Amino acid sequence: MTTPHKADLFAPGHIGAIPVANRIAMAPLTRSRADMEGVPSPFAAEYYHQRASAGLIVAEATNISRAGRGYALTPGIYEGAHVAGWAEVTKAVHEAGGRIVLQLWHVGRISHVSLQEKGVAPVAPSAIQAGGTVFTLEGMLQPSMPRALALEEIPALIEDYRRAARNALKAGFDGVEVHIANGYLLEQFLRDSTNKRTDRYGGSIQNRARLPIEVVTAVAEIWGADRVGVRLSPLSTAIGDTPLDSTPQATYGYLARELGKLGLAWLHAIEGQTRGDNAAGAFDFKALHAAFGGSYIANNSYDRGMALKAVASGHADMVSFGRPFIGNPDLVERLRREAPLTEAPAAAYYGGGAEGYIDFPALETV
Ligand code: 8OZ
Repeated sequence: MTTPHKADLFAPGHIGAIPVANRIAMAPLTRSRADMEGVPSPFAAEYYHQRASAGLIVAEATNISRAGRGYALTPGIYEGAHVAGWAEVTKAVHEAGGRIVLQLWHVGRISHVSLQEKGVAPVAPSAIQAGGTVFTLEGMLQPSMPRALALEEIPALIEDYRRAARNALKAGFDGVEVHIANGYLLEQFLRDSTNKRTDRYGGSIQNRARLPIEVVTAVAEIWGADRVGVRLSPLSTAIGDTPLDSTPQATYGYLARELGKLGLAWLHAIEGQTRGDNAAGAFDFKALHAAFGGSYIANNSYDRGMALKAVASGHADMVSFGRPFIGNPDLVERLRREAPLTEAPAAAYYGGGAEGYIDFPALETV
């Protein structure tokens, strides 16, 4: 059991080896402004620079490989041009005194053949098609029927994560967050609803957690565990109409405990339905935090009052905000002053250039 660390939302602290100026994190936000090859937008450095007063920025989900891509215009971290683009971003954030980590992403079955090299099927633990839609250049389409990964393909997949982690280090990030949430590849392995394998990566909780743990272990070998975190979403079915695991408390609790043993820096939990309401009552997140033992970043529709309370009570070490950071680059200062927040129009979320991206002003300073 960890002793809850009670603190002020605006007080500095540490997340693993990363010093943070306050307990407000910017959650990863897909903005779909990279180019066709996954090179970050030329405006991305300015966008993240404007938001560098966050204690920690978790940069948007970033594809670890070409096969891991499920949405057009999302960035990558598997080629030299990606590293060069991200290096501009980390430089701009560091110049403003901020801290930024990269979220490592493989979508698994949440992809479409038109986004895959030579139009091949996306990969997944099992050949079960997802529902919902993905953003393709032909519009919003249902994810394609995936192909089950062969056992022999797993080592190369882990190598893709390792290369992405190494590239993130080269690009100057302060750490990385492994995306094990929102129905993407690693959560597809974890949940018994999407993993029907009969080899050592399927069946028992231990087997289903094996790939996420092997990936995190590989990434931690590059970075040191104290600069690596994970994101989990035990209650979310939002993306791909992904059914819940049959025993979420046991499954995610096991994973959290094993990740804690590695000495991982943070567990970032979506406490409800992704893009939906906080539903922390439906799952014992305190038990998840305790099983993990490291720092806990709480997320999902927090407001100022909830965030103050979460950190003051020791429920969380940090609270992350997603959508509020779109319209409020100076969200930390606005929360500190109890200033009104700007609501960004949903039309600005995905795609386009500078508009709706780097043109939201900070509060006027007197
Ligand atoms: C919104 C649109 C596309 C992708 C996630 C990476 O939910 C995403 C995502 C969000 O984790």
